[in-house]
Amino acid sequence: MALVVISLVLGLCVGAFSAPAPDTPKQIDLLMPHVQPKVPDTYLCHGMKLNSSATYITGFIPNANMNIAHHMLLYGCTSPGMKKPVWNCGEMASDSSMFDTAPTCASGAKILYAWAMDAPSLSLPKDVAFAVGGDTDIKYLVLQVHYKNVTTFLPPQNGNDTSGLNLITQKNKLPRRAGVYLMGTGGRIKPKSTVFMETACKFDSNLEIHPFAFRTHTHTLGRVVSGYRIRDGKWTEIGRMNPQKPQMFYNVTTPNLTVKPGDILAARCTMLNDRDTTVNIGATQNDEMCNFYIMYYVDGKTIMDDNYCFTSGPPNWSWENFGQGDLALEDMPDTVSLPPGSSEPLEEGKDDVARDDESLESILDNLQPRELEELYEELAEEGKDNDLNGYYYGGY
Ligand code: IYT
Ligand code: CU
Ligand code: CU
Repeated sequence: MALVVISLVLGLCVGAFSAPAPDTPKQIDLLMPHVQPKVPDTYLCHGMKLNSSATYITGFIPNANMNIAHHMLLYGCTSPGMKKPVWNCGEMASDSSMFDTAPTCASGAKILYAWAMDAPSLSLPKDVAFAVGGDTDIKYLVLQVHYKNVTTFLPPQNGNDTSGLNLITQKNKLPRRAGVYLMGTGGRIKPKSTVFMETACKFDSNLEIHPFAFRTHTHTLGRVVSGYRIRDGKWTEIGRMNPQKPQMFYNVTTPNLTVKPGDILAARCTMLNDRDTTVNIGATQNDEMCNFYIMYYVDGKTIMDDNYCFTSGPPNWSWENFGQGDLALEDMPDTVSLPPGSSEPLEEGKDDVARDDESLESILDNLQPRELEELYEELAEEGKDNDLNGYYYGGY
């Protein structure tokens, strides 16, 4: 009897005061408005202003033809690069006079989602959402599409494109909030060498974060990008990827890993420069980048405000220079520079690459007499000085 009364009262209370209006998920389409880029490797951006009340994004459904869109990135911006429906944006904005050129975001850029051809789709874990609009610092969503091949837009086809995303959204809050933490470096990569670009930061947010996906980004020289949590001197892999594979968000290597105050986050890009010139970090395809993104959730609605971990990179900075605690470099896994699927970790250095990738003659032809002498001595130690016969003596 008492039970019946209690449940009746409870039922009434719930009915009267807190019945959550069933929040029907709403699909928001963010699609290119029938664009016709005519120049290969065009990056187009399409923006959307968000409401003054917050929206919660729980899923992304790509809507793209992979013969047309090479990759797509969804950004949250505080202000967009341009307040027009479409503009030419992106790292290496090719000059296509049809569109005005501007950055993706004018301020407050955050990557929320990435799609690339043949990539598996990413769904956020249960109860997790990105909060956008309202009083968050994301006031706009901007879709960036890379059109690598544009033949379908040229005569005789004269096609147009509406690639983009269907966002699964709702207006009711969810218990967990998603965010993206970005690690990267500046620096430069010497010619004919394998170079490590490294970053590390003491995690001093007072939140505990739950990484669930990661994304790597380099241009053409990246061979491996790997990221770790170091807790009490123990290294745990968050993710490791060949950045020449589709650069989207993949599930973390170690599920259920958390990062809490006092932990250290570390990432390394192993770059192989087979060019004759030094390559700098920069925006064009002839420059490089070294990025490791961590997508995470936190319980509750507070999200970290400091979402970056950048160092100056080589030659000025490496893990050896970390000064905010013990990186325990002696316990670093031996897979840090191991390309997934390979059995040979890449080693930092100059000569290996040069000797493997180019004929000895062409290298020797470019050496100064002093350098030639050093190389000769080095090879003599390895018992390989015969390779140089005719050069060392006859060269100068
Ligand atoms: C110099 C560098 O590393 N640029 C990267 C990382 C980056 C991302 C965002 C820098 C800023 C940002 O607001 I978001 I400042 C970079 O440009 N990475 C490219 C995208 O253009 C974001 C990438 O695909 O990861
Ligand atoms: Cu692309
Ligand atoms: Cu880049």
